[in-house]
Amino acid sequence: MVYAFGLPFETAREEKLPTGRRTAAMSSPILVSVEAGVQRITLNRPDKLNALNPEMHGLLRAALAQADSDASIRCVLLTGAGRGFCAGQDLSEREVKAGAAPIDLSDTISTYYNPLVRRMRALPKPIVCAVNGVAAGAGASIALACDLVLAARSASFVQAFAKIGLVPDSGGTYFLPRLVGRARAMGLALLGEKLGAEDAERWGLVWKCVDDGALAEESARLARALACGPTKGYGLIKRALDASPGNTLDAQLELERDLQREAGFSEDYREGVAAFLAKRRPEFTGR
Ligand code: T3D
Repeated sequence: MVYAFGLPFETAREEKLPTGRRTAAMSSPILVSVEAGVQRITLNRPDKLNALNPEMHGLLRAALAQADSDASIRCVLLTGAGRGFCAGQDLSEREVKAGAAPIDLSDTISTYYNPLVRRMRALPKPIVCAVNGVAAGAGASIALACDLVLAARSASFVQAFAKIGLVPDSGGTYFLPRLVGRARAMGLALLGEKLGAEDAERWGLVWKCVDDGALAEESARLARALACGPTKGYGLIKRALDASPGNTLDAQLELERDLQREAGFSEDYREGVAAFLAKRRPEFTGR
């Protein structure tokens, strides 16, 4: 059921509209729906390849806050409408008129992009990204900030920043070298060339490249499966892997011990062991 219509998330939720009024939802730049434990977020400005503006940032933030606080949501699925995933910042808002003072980009980075990436990484639930088309600039970084990235075979990743004199942001300079190594990260960042989905998979930038026609179903299936999993444990796995790059082995071993302690107290761990011993499928509640 779609329940965000370009309204602040909480408001939209109170004003659930019947399915017959889906047209209203189609005009919102962010569509949000929840089904079977999966919150689907669709970037929805297809004529601009889903380039981001403040309204979209506000709606995205509200959706992720809801994903965090609503225990019935156990996985997020992020995708784009139309032929693009996201072309990063809407550049039509960045033209500097002759004689006007330049925009201080650190303001929008601090207000929108950094909080968005931080929230995605801190969300204690998995985020699946279905990259349906080109992911450029901050759009590419946002895809890489997700936990499992599926890309349609025709999709591509573009570090478009250098083409307009900027620096990869939204975590781009963090994710890229860690995923593909410095040499490839530098090539992508300096040259701004399109990297196709098959190469992105081969380089380790994404989890899987799938046929265009299979992306929607495969990503939905993956998200549904994760939504039936041990959510608490998944959140702890995210914490462990995200802490790893900055940690020594000793520090990471200690962190693993602490997180395992937490995991060991979860209901899902008890259920997982019981199901294994009884040779049945586990029924995880996410707790
Ligand atoms: O500013 C801050 O707050 C700092 C933060 C910055 C974060 C950033 O993301 S900076 C990087 C911004 N993004 C870009 O530089 C990417 C710009 N777009 C492109 O390079 C290309 O559009 C693509 C490589 C993504 C796709 O190329 P292609 O040939 O498939 O499509 P196209 O024809 O270029 O674009 C289709 C339409 O989308 C077109 O509109 P039109 O002519 O049909 O009316 C194009 O203008 C529009 N579009 C694409 N990207 C953006 C955009 N409109 C506004 N902003 C965009 N980023």
